[in-house]
Amino acid sequence: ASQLPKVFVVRSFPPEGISRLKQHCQVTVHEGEHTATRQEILDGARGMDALFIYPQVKIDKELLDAAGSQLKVIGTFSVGLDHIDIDLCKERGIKVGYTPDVLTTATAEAGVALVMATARRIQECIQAVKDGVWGTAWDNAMWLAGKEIAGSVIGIVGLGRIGLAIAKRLAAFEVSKILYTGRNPRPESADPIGAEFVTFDQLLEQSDFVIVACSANDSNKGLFDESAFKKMKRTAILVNISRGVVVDQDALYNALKSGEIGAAGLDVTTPEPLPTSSPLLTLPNCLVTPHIASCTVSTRNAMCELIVDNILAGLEGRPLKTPVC
Ligand code: 8YV
Repeated sequence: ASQLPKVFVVRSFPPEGISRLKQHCQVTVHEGEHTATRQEILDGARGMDALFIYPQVKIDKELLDAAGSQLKVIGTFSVGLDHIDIDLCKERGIKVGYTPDVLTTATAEAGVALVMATARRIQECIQAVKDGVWGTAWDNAMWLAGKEIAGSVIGIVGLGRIGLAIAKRLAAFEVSKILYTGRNPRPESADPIGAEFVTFDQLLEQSDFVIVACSANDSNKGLFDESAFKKMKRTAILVNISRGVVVDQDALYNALKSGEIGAAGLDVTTPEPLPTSSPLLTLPNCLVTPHIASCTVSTRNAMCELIVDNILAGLEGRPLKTPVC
């Protein structure tokens, strides 16, 4: 058994995939009371041929040095890659596999769920029922009045695989139009819903729902800052299923608190987990889910199988199924 390649799995992942990995490799899974600390990851990576990680684990020089020169492949349980120094992996000949496509539907559905939940103030509705105020407050016909998706302008920041999947689903809600912004306009052939490419400012000014679906990188860190929120409609709703860093969270808090924008639905925050002391959690118009957009049973299983495929391919010197590099 000592001849088998060694794989460090930084937390528990769906068991079917991990069992398959165990048929071919010597697998160490960090399973415990707590999420692996940085030190535990550095120690765990030492001498490994492969690493099975997720976005909470930063892959940088320190970690690659700690792992050692026998490291051949890294599989990340994500489509996002902002936690990985890809150039350095390339330089060192370390292959990286990720999970595009398999999570698109689940993530898009979660994006739509946040749009609907914020539009209809579901968090406040649930709280009101629990607080027992239904009886009295109900006398006011405008109590908990929400916002219709039909007829609204949808603005998508980043019309990639997930952004497009969200746009397609929202198109069925009879929206008035769908705008998008990003680095480049999509070729028309790749855009079956006829979304209109606009500048970031135009998108902010015109959209009733602004949905962040771009990948995070150095150029869009804090893209949603004080000035961005000022450009948005006072009734606008922000939904983020990308990465927390794209939004300046203090500026978001101020914008929500002062009524500069209407509401926000966030599946991603900085940091993650979001501390329970975060001021965002005191706002009735801010709904936060714990980074679960890709978390359906079938998608998480598919993601795990795909990473196992990638790791096994990398260890056996075959081309990865879904390579980053
Ligand atoms: C996380 C994600 O990987 O795909 C991504 O980029 O952020 C998610 O799928 C997942 O939630 C981590 O368990």
